[in-house]
Amino acid sequence: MTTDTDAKLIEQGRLLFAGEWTFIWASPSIETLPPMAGMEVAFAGRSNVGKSSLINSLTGRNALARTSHTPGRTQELIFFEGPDGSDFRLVDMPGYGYASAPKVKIASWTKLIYNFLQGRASLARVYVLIDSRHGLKDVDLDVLKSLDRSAVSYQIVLTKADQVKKSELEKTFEEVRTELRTHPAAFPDVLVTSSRTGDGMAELRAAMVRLLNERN
Ligand SMILES: Nc1nc2c(ncn2[C@@H]2O[C@H](COP(=O)(O)OP(=O)(O)OP(=O)(O)O)[C@@H](O)[C@H]2O)c(=O)[nH]1
Ligand SMILES: [Mg+2]
Repeated sequence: MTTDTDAKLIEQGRLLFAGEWTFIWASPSIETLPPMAGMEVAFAGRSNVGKSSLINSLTGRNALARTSHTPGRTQELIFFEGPDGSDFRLVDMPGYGYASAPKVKIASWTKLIYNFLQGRASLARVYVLIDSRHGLKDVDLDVLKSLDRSAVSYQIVLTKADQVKKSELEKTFEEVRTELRTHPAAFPDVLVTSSRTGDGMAELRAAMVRLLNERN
């Protein structure tokens, strides 16, 4: 890809996300999903990894998605729709691997996440978020394997890059890249982001625009 194309995608991404994003739907269960329409991308990851914050940072809205410093904030599948005519939705998901939630809740969230990720034709990509401070954990690997098995295209996004030293960030980045070589459904490139500083947002927006262009 040429630098010209990169610059164009970055600009298209900026424009798309500068438009009006709105909350449209919340699903506590797989039976209550909105009808499939347009293109969807979902944000998955362990509890507290920064999924909702990332959506806010992408859309430039402080409180579009609800965030919290305690894990377990997002408990439903939350759908946000892009500006008129974009036919594009972002899906905020409950976190997985939140050990201190009641067992029945964990089971129902996990089922909801897995069912959604595996059975949604309008879902073009899953961004699997990994905390830069912690790297890949066993629960993450389970999710990646399941996405591989069901051939759901996904990309890893490192979050909270502002919280680690550059050397640590590079180490985690390389570890993740190495692991991804054995995952057939994974996009080989890893995005590095910080919702706090805005780092990596332009690239992530551009990646979504590229997907939209490919689909249309
Ligand atoms: N320093 C820093 N903190 C962040 C960043 N992104 C998120 N956080 C913080 O991490 C905490 C969790 O963020 P959320 O966005 O609610 O995380 P989540 O993944 O949606 O969590 P659940 O909905 O509970 O699964 C909040 O206190 C955020 O302020 C980041 O890029 N940098
Ligand atoms: Mg959340």
